[in-house]
Amino acid sequence: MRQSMMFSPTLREVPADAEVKSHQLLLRAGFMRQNASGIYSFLPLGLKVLHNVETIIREEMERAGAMELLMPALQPSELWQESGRWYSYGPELMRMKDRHNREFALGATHEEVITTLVRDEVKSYKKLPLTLYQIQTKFRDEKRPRFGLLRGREFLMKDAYSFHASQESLDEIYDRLFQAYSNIFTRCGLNFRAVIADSGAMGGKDTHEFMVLSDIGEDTIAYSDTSSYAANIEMAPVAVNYEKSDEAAKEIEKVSTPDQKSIEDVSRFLNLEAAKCFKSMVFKVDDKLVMVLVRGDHEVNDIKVKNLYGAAVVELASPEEVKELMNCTVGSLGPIGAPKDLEIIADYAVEAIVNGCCGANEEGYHYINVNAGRDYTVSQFADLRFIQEGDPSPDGEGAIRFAQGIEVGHVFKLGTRYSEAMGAAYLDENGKTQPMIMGCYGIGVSRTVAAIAEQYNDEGGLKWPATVAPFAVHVIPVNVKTDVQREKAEDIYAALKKQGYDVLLDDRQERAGVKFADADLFGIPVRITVGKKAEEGIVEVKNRQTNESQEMRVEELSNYIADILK
Ligand code: 9G3
Repeated sequence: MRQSMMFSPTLREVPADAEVKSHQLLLRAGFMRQNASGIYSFLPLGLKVLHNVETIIREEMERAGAMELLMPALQPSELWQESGRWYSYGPELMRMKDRHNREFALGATHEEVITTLVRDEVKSYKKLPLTLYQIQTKFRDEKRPRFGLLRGREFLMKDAYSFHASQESLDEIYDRLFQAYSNIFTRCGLNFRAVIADSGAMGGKDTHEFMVLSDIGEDTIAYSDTSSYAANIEMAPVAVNYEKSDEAAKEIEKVSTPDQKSIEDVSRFLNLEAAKCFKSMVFKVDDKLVMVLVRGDHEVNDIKVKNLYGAAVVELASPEEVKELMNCTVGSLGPIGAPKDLEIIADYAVEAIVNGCCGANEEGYHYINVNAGRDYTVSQFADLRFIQEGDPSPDGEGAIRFAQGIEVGHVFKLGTRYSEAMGAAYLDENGKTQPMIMGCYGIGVSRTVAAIAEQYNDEGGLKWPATVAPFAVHVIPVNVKTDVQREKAEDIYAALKKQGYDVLLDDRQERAGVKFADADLFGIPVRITVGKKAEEGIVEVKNRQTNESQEMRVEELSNYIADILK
């Protein structure tokens, strides 16, 4: 490719609203441009990287025995009504009407479409297992698109779906695709971890997320400092046995705590450690109000509350709802004197508190010497808190540490949630009708491009791994007005292309500084600079990953390049 003909508008300055490196550099290097919030065009260089990631995905999906198809983005609302999701998804699901006023969803995912397709075409166990995938544009009307391709409203996803006649068959394909994902992210050069995850609204039990470690990652990973245990903090179970202190229960007392708002204030004011105090919070679980108690130095994990009730939505009750229910502000809440019909659940840690302290449901007052069972009743103790750094790892080995991650993949064992909803059944070997057992597997393809850019950059620009780089070699004649430099560069360009490399030749009439600045932004793995020593047959070669340069005879180029690109 000749750069004089390539469309790659580079920027000198950092775009104002781009907060993270990958977003800034993909814009500055002319790899993409924003059309609207969360909506991007891939320019030629960005599209080449996207295609290279897709190629890796296709190779690994084929190797895992999956077949590619392509489903429509326009999905009749009837399908989502059958699965019940037409009403359970809110503004995030983009909807439209056609000219006949029929309603459609713009595909956010394709469980409904694929399940009806397989339902209509597969009737016998002999046709199972079946694993199908697509690489296709998805639409999700994110409330706050951010970080460029990392959280867009129109993005490219590889979504796969598997159909089985037995749990063993699902387990086998799940493991095979799990391995395929590891291969994909390894080949993309990413530093990732597969973490145990929460299946959320998808149901099913086993699910893993593939997280790229990154300080700007939105997800928090709880991992063991000695074993391979790693889980999304949303679901990481807390494996702590709380020792109930043997101090005698004292007489409960209501004490004045004027202007003491937080647990820290109260524990300092009463000279009690935070672990003796407990927090009371009221949540709306679907449409029921529930009071949740956790120890003062812990935080309520709302996902665990949601999973305890199998609820669709769990959110904090509003101050108004709290006022109406308890006749006090959220800062003074406590279980003592709560309405009899208010369900109270508590984290296991609260059960071990002897002579604790809690809000008195009255501004400026707290109770001390509070003991569960005697002073208030809890309908259920459960693991309801977020795991914390230093907690023992749930696998019993080592202690928990946190890391931030970017979710680039998510695999689920779905079970029969969709096949039952959509009537996808097969006749088993005894002629009995059974619902198909399903798995589903997603990769954020455009998000993966951004994750790679996030991991591979320096002050000069992007530094693509050879496996996904838009070109393998960048040939730059320093001054195209000097015949020997221009001709030598053209020879090298032709020779490398003949050897099968994808080569970019900077044949522009630009100052050297401009050429090198653009080359640093593009991040092509090998750069060959043809300068003054061209007439001696000597060029300068630079490894963009390490930024090491060296002079070399033209004849030695192919060995050097082969070595860097392997
Ligand atoms: C929606 C909207 C957003 C969504 C979904 C549906 C996430 C939704 C979960 C999945 C599950 C798997 C197949 C590939 C792998 C992931 N956000 N999910 O179902 F309507 Cl607006 O997408 N789908």
